[in-house]
Amino acid sequence: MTAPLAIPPRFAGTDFTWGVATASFQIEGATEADGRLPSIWDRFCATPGKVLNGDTGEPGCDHYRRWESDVELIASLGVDAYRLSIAWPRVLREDGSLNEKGLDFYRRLLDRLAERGVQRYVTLYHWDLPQHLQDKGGWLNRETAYRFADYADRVSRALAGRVNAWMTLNEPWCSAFLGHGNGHHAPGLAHPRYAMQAMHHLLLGHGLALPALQAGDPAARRGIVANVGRGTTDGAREADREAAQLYEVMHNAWVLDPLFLGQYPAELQRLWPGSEPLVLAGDMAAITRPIDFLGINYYFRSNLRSNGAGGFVDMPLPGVERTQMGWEVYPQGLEDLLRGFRARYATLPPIYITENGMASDDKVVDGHVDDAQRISYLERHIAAVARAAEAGVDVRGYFVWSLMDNFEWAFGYERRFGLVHVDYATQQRTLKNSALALKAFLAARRR
Ligand code: IFM
Repeated sequence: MTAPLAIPPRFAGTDFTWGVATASFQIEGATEADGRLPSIWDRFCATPGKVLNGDTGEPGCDHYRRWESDVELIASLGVDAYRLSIAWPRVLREDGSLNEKGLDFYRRLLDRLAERGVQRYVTLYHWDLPQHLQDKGGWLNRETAYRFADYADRVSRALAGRVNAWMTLNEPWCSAFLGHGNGHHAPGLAHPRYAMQAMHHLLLGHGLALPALQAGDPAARRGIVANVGRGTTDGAREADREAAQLYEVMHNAWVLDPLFLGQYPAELQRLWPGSEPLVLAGDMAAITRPIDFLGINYYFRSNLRSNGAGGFVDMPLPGVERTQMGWEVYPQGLEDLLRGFRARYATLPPIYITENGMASDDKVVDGHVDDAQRISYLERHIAAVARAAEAGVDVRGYFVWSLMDNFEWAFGYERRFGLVHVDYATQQRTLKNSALALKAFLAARRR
């Protein structure tokens, strides 16, 4: 018998939303089913050397075919909500018209979740851009922002009434920087000017999509999801402190300042001189349109030192607890960041922690997965969120990343983030002890 997750009393009531999260390309598989078009991640995976072990979106968790049993799995945990994403290349054809077969998958999925009493939090863009749009420049082409708004318009109309909350973009920082700044993610471009311009078009797409979502599905809430990172320094010099601040500007303010202050942080020009994006009149007004909530994804802290040239260099701290990703476990960073955002942004909307969790090299032994570190990780981070809430941050929910082990982008299937273990050869799902602990907490809460 696994003990329930230890949750602060503040979050133990039914007014706080507990959920689990996934994303289309990471779990669906079936990359050629029912007219799905290729995405930039299919192309990236097919490029030698880009993804560990040459892994691809196949088989994923074969969720496209196993969705019914996966919904039962989600419902069996007792969560309030499930965060998923829609694969743009599954639901729109190249001419922009709806692919009804692809949409039917999401209709069935959302309806079954509703029948099981699970709220639906749906991300429109979790990185799987249709390759045909990349062939025309992708996020470097302003036109992609308009195509994104069209996609939001069509899909929200088609799925109206089935979604509780829409999220336009997942982690635009990753799309912009990992995809266009250092090339670790699709489409694999690497220049700060590309990253800055891609970020602007992503955020513009978000802003343009908001009125479309409002018109298409007026009852649903609308938000965006940002990954945020804590940066601190063990260095004694003023330059080291500035380096740590610059890291947070580059990771957090680059996304949040335009959304809530209507401008890009000036410090980015110190980091990447001459890389200003082309911003047209009216763009920032679109980007700052009000949203109903902000999703925050948090994983780790970085230790920075000055690089001696006005920038920062990552200096991993020795002897600290880390995960299978090598990321430091630092719950305090989440409290610090949430409090900092509340202080910096007067118009900060209610917050949902839309992702938090860790990868570990989990093995099934006699039908069990002992992932004690994950249980401890979750408890410590939830406690940090509760401290931020005590300090006045309006936090309304928490989603564990991830429901189940899945395709971890450039790291393929080797890194396991799930509450549920997946054997990719058999597609057998096994609840890890962390899933049992969450389930036990949620069962006790409902009594
Ligand atoms: O797996 C990813 C997810 O797709 C986006 N946020 C971070 C997770 C862990 O790296």
